[in-house]
Amino acid sequence: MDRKQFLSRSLQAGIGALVAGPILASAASCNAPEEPASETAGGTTPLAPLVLAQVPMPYAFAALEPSIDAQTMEIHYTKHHAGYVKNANAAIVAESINISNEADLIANVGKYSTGLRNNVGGVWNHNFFWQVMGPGGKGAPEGKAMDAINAGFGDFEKFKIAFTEAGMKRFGSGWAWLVEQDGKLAIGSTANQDNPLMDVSDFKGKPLLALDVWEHAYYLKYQNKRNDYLANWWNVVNWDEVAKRMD
Ligand code: MN3
Repeated sequence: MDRKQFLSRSLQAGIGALVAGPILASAASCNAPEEPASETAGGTTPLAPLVLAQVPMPYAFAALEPSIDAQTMEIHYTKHHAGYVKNANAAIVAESINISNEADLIANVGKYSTGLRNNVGGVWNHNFFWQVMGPGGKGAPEGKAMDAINAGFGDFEKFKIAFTEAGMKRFGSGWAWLVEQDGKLAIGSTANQDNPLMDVSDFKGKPLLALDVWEHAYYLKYQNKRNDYLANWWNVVNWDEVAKRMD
């Protein structure tokens, strides 16, 4: 990492920490302006707008080479993901959304505009995606996580085939997911930036692993060969992070 990149990433990390928690921040929690007494006397005081944030990238953009190239990672994080954050926060203000946390917003996103749904999903999904990948992937889960996958899908190879199929069959842009549904593991996919925590999603559950199959996630290196991207992506899955998300 060169000095400029280091400074840039340090700045991003600093901003994330300053705004508040690791994934999102409510402006209400840190710097809400004091309301004049004349406005609060009437009863309901609007919350300060919810402010969503990017998690600091947990590794260098080049750390997932050769499975995912550094340029793709940099554009994905600094342009696509950053764009979802900017647009989501603008939509939260424009639509006067009076919700104090990201989880409640995701769970009720069907009440708001399609633009807000897409951008809030884009924020959440990428924050999750960066964290379930990493350099030095072990290639397979261990211990309880492997036991759960064997119990759910027969064996790890069958799981990989089913997950890959979910990613390949998602027409156009979207995500493949491993989730927990009522104590059982399940594989599915969502369109666009929907995710299994959204009220509007036709595939629901607690996310354990996610794969971005939008062309922006792989096209620079793999062009139309989504299957090659999926095959190499297994090398950068951080199974320790997946295991943490299992009960
Ligand atoms: Mn993406």
